[in-house]
Amino acid sequence: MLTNDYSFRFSRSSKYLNSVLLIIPMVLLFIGVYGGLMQTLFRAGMIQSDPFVGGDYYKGLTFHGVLNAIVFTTFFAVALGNAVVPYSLKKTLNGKIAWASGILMLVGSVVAAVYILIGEATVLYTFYPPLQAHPGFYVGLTLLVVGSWLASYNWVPMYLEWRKENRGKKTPLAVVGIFTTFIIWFIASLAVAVEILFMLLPWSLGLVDEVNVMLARTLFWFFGHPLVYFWLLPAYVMYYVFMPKIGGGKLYSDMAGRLVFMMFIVFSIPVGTHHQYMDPAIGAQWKMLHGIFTFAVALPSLITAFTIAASLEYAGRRNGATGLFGWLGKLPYLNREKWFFSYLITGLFIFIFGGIGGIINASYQMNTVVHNTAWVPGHFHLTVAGPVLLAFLGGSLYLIGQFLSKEIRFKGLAAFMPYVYTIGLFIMSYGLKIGGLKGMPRRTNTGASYANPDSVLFQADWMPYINMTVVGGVIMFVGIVMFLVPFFATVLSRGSTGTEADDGGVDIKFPISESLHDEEAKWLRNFKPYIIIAIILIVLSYTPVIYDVLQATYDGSLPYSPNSPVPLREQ
Ligand code: HAS
Repeated sequence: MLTNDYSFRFSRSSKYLNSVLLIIPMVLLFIGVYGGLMQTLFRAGMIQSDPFVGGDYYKGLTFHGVLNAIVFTTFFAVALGNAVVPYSLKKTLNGKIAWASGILMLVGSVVAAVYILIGEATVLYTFYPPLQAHPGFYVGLTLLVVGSWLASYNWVPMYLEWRKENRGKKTPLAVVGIFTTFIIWFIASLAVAVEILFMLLPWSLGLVDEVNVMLARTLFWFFGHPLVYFWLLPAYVMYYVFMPKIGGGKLYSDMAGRLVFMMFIVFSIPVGTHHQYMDPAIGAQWKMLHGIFTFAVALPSLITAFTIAASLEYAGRRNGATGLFGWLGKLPYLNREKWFFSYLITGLFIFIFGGIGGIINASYQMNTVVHNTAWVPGHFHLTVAGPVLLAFLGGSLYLIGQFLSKEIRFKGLAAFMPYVYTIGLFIMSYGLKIGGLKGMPRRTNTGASYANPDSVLFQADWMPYINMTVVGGVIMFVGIVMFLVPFFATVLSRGSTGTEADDGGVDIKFPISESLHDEEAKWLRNFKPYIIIAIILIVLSYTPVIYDVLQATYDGSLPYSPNSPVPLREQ
């Protein structure tokens, strides 16, 4: 049902590697999601101790953020690239490099997770100093990133070979999307590599006593904002390439898709200072410049909103709709066979609200109201834990069925789950956002203080919102469990769809959409000009910021833990 006209043979080695890249992060995701549930219960003061993290709220929060936002997303992006690039180019993946990258990512993730679990890396997912982690945590994260670089390096020779053989042909849109994702990832992660290798690692090894907190934060956000597009763009690949076909239609404009991806290359990096509007040391004019670029980076998403809506309208009309809005009622919202559609449509709907929240954050004056309040996790759950997570879950289920040659089990449940999760997500995010507007802080164990009626800090007017986060969080957790049932039932099921080859390989199909308007746009054919413009904008926007930060007269900082007001070395 969800297939295109052609299938492509993946080798046995590719099949197993990609299955591992999908299954292991799913287990880690579950542990991370459990951590998320504990967050809401802790914050509401409903539990005092989670045995898994020894009652340490900040350790639980680090575990939740790192596993869900960094590990799960990176694994899925690589697995999707490993599947979509060879499929679209009809080229075979170099198995040795692919396995080397997978092993690096796995080892790195496990090492980082172990240090978090033993309490040696309670630094939250942003790991900015003065919170200090064990060197092993930084090494683990480095391996994860290097492994993902290696995976993308593996696709380049296939692409170059394809271009030689297909002169004058447009690169398949899915490949443009995946390459865009990894170009952004590569440029952005150079900054965090500098931060880790030259600042955090020597500092945590005790080779230097103090660290420049402002410089580390700046390097982190150079990486941190494009990181959100590294999460978002694999979802965009699925919206542009798979969704119109699954919905029964075509992509409205192929050119719009290409333009969107190129705009992300240009604008997704010179914006990081919008996370530092409230930080000292950086001049207001440079914050404004990053603010302007932030509004520019919202444009490709606005183009996406119109392009995908037009594609869905076309699908609805093809499915028999009449009238101005009749098409809205003719989409396969709850169709067992088209279960993948549920993940994509719910995510898009959520992103309307996540995107509006992002534009609010980007406005300096409004940022002064919401910064460091619960509003911000409200925003990012409507983005990374909404459209991104749902598209990645749907994509994981689709891919695992294809790689293991298994019919998806419990399709009805799989199609229904995104709606349950979405309801929970809206309730939780509403609680976080309105609580945030009332001053409720983020990253604070409210349960131990503000939500505890015995505490002098008790804040009665936050209670309804804290309680909403609990209700929403529980529903989201139920939603994830509802997803894991079809996922693991499919993995463990017997039988085969008959796509296995005699040599142990497997024939894979993707629902690749045709385009309604297949415009020719030669200026969108090559990544190079866009990478060059991106580099120019990065230099223009970051040189003054780094200069300001280096000129600032602050002393470096000793290492701290979030659980103690005393520097670690004085304990
Ligand atoms: Fe953000 C903070 C600004 C998008 C994630 N963001 C965060 C943090 C995270 C995050 C994790 O300017 C917290 C970091 C931390 O820990 O401190 N964000 C933006 C802007 C956008 C944006 C302008 N963010 C994202 C995405 C994320 C993400 C995407 C993850 C994947 N964000 C900020 C700012 C902050 C921030 C400030 C700092 C706050 C502070 O003070 O700390 C834009 O890219 C958003 C553009 C999106 C749109 C929406 C388009 C809508 C679409 C749906 C169409 C629907 C259809 C369906 C077609 C304009 C595409 C129709 C429906 C039917 C039923 C038919």
